[in-house]
Amino acid sequence: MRIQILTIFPELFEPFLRTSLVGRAVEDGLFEVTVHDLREFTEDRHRSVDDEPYGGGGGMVMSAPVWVKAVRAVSAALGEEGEGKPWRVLLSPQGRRLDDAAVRALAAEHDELVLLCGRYEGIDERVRELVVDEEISIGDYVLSGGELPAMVLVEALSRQVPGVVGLAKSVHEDSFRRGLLDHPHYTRPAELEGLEVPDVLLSGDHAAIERWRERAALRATWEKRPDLLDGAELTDEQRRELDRLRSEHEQHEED
Ligand code: 4HQ
Repeated sequence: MRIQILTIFPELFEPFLRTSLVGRAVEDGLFEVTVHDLREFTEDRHRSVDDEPYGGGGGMVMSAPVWVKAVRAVSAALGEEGEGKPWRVLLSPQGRRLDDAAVRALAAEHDELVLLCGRYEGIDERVRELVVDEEISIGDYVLSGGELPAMVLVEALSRQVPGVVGLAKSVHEDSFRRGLLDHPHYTRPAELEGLEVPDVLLSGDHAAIERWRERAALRATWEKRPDLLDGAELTDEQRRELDRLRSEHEQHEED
């Protein structure tokens, strides 16, 4: 997967792209990320990227011409070497909310992305019409720029690239627990302020441990994010387990 990022703060991405799993993936060439300074595409002496809003009011608006020029230039550069047209994504609170399904779909459908990170009050509306294929939001809150959302997207996408996350883990997540929350995790000590690690995890019985984790993942989802269960594809065994959790719960209510 190849990603081009357009921003007026390219330095924000440097430590991020050098560190941890993303850093390793980039270094190993599994995942290519290029960050471009939007100001490189300006033509005036002051390298300005913003202007006053038509109609007046507070704050500045990012200018359309520089964005259109920049997106077309980096898209053409990708297109020459790659598969043709990259998918162009604007990070914005008006976009479709990012979730696991959206990350997987993006990774499966597009090998080349251009991410547009805006600042100030936003970008001239015409940029959307001319050079944006999709708007994506990372959540319903207001940030000062699209850079953090772009990093969120890049990190989530990197995990979908074969070889970036350890094989055992990804295979596992894929086949069993997709759409569910993770099970609880424990490490030493076995007892902390009276709180003990569940016995089964110390038993060495891998089949029993796996069954416990399956149930614990289901329970955690049911307790903390029941909304996720509506969309999850559950096995017959998982449905039975869910019924058991529900009747246990009703039992408690009656007691
Ligand atoms: N932005 N998810 C960039 C966001 C945002 C979000 C606000 C995007 C400011 C300039 N982007 N503009 N939430 O809050 O993606």
